[in-house]
Amino acid sequence: MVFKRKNEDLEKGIEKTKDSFLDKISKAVAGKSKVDIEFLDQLEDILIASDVGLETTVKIINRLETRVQKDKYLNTAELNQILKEEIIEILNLKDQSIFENFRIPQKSGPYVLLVVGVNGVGKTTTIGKLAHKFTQNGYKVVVGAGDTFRAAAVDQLKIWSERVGCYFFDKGMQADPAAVAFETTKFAIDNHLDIAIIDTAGRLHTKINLMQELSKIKRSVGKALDNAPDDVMLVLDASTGQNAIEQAKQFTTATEVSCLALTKLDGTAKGGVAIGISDQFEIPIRYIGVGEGIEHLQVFNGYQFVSTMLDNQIAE
Ligand SMILES: Nc1nc2c(ncn2[C@@H]2O[C@H](COP(=O)(O)OP(=O)(O)O)[C@@H](O)[C@H]2O)c(=O)[nH]1
Ligand SMILES: [Mg+2]
Repeated sequence: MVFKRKNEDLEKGIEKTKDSFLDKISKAVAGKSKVDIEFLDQLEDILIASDVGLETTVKIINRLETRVQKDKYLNTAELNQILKEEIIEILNLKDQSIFENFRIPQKSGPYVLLVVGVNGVGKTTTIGKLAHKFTQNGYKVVVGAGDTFRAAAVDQLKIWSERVGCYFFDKGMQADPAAVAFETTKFAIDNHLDIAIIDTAGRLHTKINLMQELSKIKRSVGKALDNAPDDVMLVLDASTGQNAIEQAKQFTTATEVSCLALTKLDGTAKGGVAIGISDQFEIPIRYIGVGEGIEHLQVFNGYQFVSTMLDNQIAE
């Protein structure tokens, strides 16, 4: 198996997860010469503690068990290699090469991205970072302030747009988010922009309200432009661990989410949740947030992620 070039930013971004994971594995392996029941139990605990999730952990353990009956054991490096291979095998990885290096698919008319998720997960920040990456790539971008619940939310996006140097569209606080979404899309069409990214609120009183609101926003984007939005991106906060998986379940059953962004991987040892999510959902993780800064966003590469999490020696 050939792994991509070593990604130092990613390594730094998931440092906490990686350190805690590798440290525990080395301790579990210390003094052992084979994979026995005791070791598998320990590994199960380690995977669960990294927030890989029970279902995915069981899958990994079962595969490992089958495999080490044939293969003889093993030092830490060998074990890491086997684990890496087995984890990658079970991941539901989608080809996202079209989005690599913050590119978007070629199309006529603007690419419209609707961003959803509960309050505080990092939607607005991710939009800011993404607008920056796209702008750097030469795309003309507008961000639309569809979180109209607080004046601060509109201002926060405006500040990001000023930092980035991209267009900003708003109708103020209290405006109808569906109208903001519609008009942001129109603005992008009328001004021949390449990309419209629409922010939304995540804190309506009930889940049903939230989901209905999102459907309405989505429909109004579709009225402004055929087949839009191109993507509905659900943002999840990795530091909430299994809660992120729960949110993904709820959103994906209630709305048509087409991709995910996983934020705050930098501050947490729960980065294993990326593995659980990639195993359990058909919807790919497209971007990951690895810090609060404008540059702290990466296109997710599952092979590279697992590789980085389990190994220091990634082939150049
Ligand atoms: N450490 C870290 N903080 C982040 C990341 N993404 C967002 N945040 C922080 O999370 C907080 C909430 O972000 P915000 O974009 O306002 O969330 P929203 O309510 O979903 O729009 C802010 O303090 C952000 O700086 C990330 O990748 N890493
Ligand atoms: Mg926000």
